[in-house]
Amino acid sequence: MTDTLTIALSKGRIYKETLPFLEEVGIVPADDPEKSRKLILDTNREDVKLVVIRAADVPTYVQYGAADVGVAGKDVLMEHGGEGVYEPLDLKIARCKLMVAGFPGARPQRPRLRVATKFVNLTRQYYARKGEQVEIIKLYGSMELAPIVDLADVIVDLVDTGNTLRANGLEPLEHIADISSRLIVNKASMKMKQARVRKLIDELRVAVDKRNP
Ligand code: PRT
Ligand code: MG
Repeated sequence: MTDTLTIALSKGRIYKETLPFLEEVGIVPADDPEKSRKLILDTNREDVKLVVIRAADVPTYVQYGAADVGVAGKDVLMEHGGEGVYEPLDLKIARCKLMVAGFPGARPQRPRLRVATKFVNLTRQYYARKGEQVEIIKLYGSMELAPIVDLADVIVDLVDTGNTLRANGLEPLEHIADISSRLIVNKASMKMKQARVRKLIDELRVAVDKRNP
């Protein structure tokens, strides 16, 4: 239905931290995605639906217009490339840092540094910018294990408290980027549903500013 506004979110921290903002702009989900198995959630507003998907899939849904807007971490957006989406608003939630981490003082055992990460694109770009030739190994999770079992020399991963690194004897070595979640908008929706999308962005901006004086 063309007059529905579909919002893409992921479960977990992004959903939890986005929910208060949605409520503040008058959007209340009919179900709790953490409990429900439904992938499409109705809301109190007949013209607004939520799709609850994997965090890394949010930019793709919005890029292709399967969702009009979405909330995604800057890490996920950098990895996706941002094609076909606008990024009009920093929601300043789910904050963390994208870092290179490894054993402090370790000397690389190989001619080329080996880097394990789930962010292969942005890792490639980071080392290309530094002019450093590296070998990148794609993993889907538990990156911290890779240096311990000598699968890689270092990892590129998100760090918040640093507890996960510390618990595995690793340390942050290089800061790549500060991360927070962004509101993203499909480029066609921005034109075709301009009034509603603009209103949503403006109202969310007020809510963000209120929270971050
Ligand atoms: O979990 P799933 O595989 O479904 O997907 P996902 O990991 O992409 O989603 P989710 O919900 O875990 O993360 C969504 C977004 O939250 C990320 O894309 C980031 O933008 C943001 N975010 C903020 C974080 C963290 N903080 C964070 N600490 N995402 C992940 N972590 C992980 C990190 O990868 C590491 O394993 O937490 C661990 C480190 O935390 P500390 O506190 O021990 O340093
Ligand atoms: Mg996760």
